[in-house]
Amino acid sequence: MAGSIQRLTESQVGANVSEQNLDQLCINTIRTLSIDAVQQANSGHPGAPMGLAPVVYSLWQYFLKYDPAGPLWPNRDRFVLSAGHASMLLYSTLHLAGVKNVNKKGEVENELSVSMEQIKRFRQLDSRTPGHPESHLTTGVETTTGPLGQGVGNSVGMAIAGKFMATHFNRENFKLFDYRVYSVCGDGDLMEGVAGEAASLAGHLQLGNLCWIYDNNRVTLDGPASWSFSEDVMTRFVGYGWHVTRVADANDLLQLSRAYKDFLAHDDKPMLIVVDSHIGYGSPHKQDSFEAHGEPLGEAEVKLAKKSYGWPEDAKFLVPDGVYQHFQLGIGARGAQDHAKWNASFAEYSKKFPELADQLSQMQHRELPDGWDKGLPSFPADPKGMATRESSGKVLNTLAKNIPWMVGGSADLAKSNKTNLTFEGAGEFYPVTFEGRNVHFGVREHAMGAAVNGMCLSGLRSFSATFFNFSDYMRASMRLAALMEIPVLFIFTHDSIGVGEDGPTHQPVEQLAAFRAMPNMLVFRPGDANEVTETYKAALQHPHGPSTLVFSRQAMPTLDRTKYASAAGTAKGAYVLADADGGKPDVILLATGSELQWAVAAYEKLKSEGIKARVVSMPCWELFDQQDAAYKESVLPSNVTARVSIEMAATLGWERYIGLRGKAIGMHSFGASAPLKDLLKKFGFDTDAVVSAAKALLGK
Ligand SMILES: Cc1ncc(C[n+]2csc(CCOP(=O)(O)OP(=O)(O)O)c2C)c(N)n1
Ligand SMILES: [Mg+2]
Repeated sequence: MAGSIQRLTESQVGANVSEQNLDQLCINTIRTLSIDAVQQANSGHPGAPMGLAPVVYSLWQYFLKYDPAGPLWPNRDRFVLSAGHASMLLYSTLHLAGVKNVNKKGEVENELSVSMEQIKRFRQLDSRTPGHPESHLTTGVETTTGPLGQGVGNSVGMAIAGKFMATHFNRENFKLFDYRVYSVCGDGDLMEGVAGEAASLAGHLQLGNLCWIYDNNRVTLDGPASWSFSEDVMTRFVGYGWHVTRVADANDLLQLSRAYKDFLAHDDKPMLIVVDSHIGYGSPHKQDSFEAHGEPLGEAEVKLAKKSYGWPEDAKFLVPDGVYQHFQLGIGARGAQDHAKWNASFAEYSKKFPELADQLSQMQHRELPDGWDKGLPSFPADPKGMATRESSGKVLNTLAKNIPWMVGGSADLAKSNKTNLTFEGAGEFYPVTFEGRNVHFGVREHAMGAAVNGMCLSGLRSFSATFFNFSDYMRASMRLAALMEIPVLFIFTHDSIGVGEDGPTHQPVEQLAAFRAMPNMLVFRPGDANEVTETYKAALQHPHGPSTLVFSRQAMPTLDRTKYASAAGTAKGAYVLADADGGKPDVILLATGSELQWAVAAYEKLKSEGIKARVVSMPCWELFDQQDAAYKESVLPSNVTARVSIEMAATLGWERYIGLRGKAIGMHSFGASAPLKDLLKKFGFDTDAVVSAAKALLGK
């Protein structure tokens, strides 16, 4: 090992423990803390922490570039526990390494992120030690994991961000960024499709700063891994273009250190370290069995396991003398030194490159640069108008030009999504050069979702893009972005049956309703080009959650804003676009997206017949729901119960705004393959549909 192996000369905890060298003592402390926390919670996963303790210990103690007293250091190595069920492995390590808490203002506090009290409160309400690691709750948890495969997917995004940051910020004599990303994953992670996509992308991009550590313990939840998993993982990763090495014994610290050194010696490809380990190591009756995976060992077995470690059998939550100090002398001292060196270099850098230094600070605080909205397009009225994907492309390009750390791309549909960044200097994020801002995710929607989360967690304002229908392939990652409270932009085009000839396989129906049901996700479906500009402004200024931006393939009119209300109302989620004289309508017409044009046309027709209508444009339900009662009442007065909504999607949820008396015009089946005009006829979307629904409600 890189560190010295010492013996305790003194100990208060019994002869066996005192005879262990400090490395072993630390490893067994990780094991026993994990065992005790799971036992006390009477719930959790002891097996993986018992097997992997030496793997994670040796990485943190001897290799990870990480300052426990400065957990937000931008150039820290990232450690991602993709096998989120092994959360106690991470919590024990954060505790022993002395990782400090960072408060909501981003200030490092004197208290530990994971105190002993928090370990004792594992899986309890309001603890920082939830069942699976949650990054917005616990400092040192780099990303939220639990749904298998997501963590390794995030790690690819973090590695992309690391490479981007290096090319963007590094200058001669200033290597501001050279961090590495490590991810511990299990059989379950590597069986998941998202991990395969992510590994393929990482291999293609030659992300030499990425290392996955595979816990090859031959056991999964149901039983032996051989029941369901028999491929040659090493050969598979060689095929992806990774370096692959193997550690035949997870308890062999020398072999582990050789593998880590091997990784550090290469920068040309990502690396997979396969570690043969024993789930539930040390438990005489449960080691190597699925029984060690996901339930407490039981009091009797806990004692036997402790005995096998040479641990006092009755001691609980024991941290023997010398353990904290050993971590402090290892990762603590090394991290402090590396961090201080970096800070000194950054101080110099800030003098030489003040603008870049400012950028970095803004990224860290999720702030936008001055002038971020400079030159955003305002679109003149135009009855033919344009598709919102078109206006989106223009707005996105303006924003990305103004915000140098806006980076993203599409899953091989950039030309259709109109998400290519085409301004001068935008560039391509290709292997080896890692220069540009257009990332080519390939046809890997799920890995793209996980990667943009990892990029955002690393400070980038990241975006992804594909057809809205394929959001189904990304949903798990989008859900985690919402849970993590990170501001990723998930851009989708081809938003409805408006797709036309490609047919029902490509026509989303239920996706809008599903994302609107997702907590902390803003879903925007703007109704013309100017609402698109306002949509991006609202999404960019929302730092604590992701936005789903839903744009059309087909053109829609650009409304005359001198005649109708300003699109700035988008910021409130819904607004009165056109009103009855005197502001006292008899019927309210609500719409989003391309259907807004029919609500407006119906309004004009009703008006010409002397019927008092109001049009409410509703591009973002969630923002409207956040408004105060008075605003909501002003838009949707409760005494007007005749209400019609029109949206080319499942109607689920509209009853919240139109009430039980209202009429929701929407989709009640899958779409069909045909020219758009035939689809509109078949499914009943036009001005007349709105007019007759309004009249029917008014008894006219
Ligand atoms: C997407 C997803 N599917 C299923 C699960 C439930 N689950 C948690 S761990 C696990 C299997 C774990 O096997 P492995 O990764 O080998 O972990 P080990 O038992 O070796 O710790 C399963 C099915 C999950 N967390 N995420
Ligand atoms: Mg396993």
